[in-house]
Amino acid sequence: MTDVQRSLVLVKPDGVRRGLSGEILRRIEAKGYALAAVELRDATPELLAEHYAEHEGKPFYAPLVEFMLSGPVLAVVIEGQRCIEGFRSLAGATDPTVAAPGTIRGDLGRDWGLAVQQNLVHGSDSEESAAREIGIWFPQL
Ligand code: IDP
Repeated sequence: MTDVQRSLVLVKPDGVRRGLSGEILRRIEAKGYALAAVELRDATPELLAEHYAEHEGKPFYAPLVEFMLSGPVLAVVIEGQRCIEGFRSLAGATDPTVAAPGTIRGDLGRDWGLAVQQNLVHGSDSEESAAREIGIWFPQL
């Protein structure tokens, strides 16, 4: 039996702005994952520097941080067996134009001609990232 995992999910500012938070939470719950924490938050430059440390120096880093500061994000901790890869599968490919239909990004996202892929959601990509990211967004957990 696989151990229960936790993953950090963010509904990014485009998702909150477009009123898709409920739809995204619905898909997470419909898949069978539990919500362990949900909080509407304003990110800060410090928090994003930690969260996106691996992307520092890349051409899209500054616009990515600017985008993530453009409005509130819904920070969510989900829980369930293999929920890290499970949520990545629900989210779909990074580029929403080609993300598979049936996924959050594929069904609800598109290219808006902006510097950053506004792709609605973030999901941790490994157990190590999940522990690190949950510690950044929910240090009390
Ligand atoms: P992921 O969110 O699918 O895990 P990452 O490679 O971790 O993708 O990238 C983090 C975020 O940075 C993406 O979700 C997207 O918003 C943005 N991003 C990634 N690659 C590009 C790019 O090549 N151009 C513009 N934005 C990008």
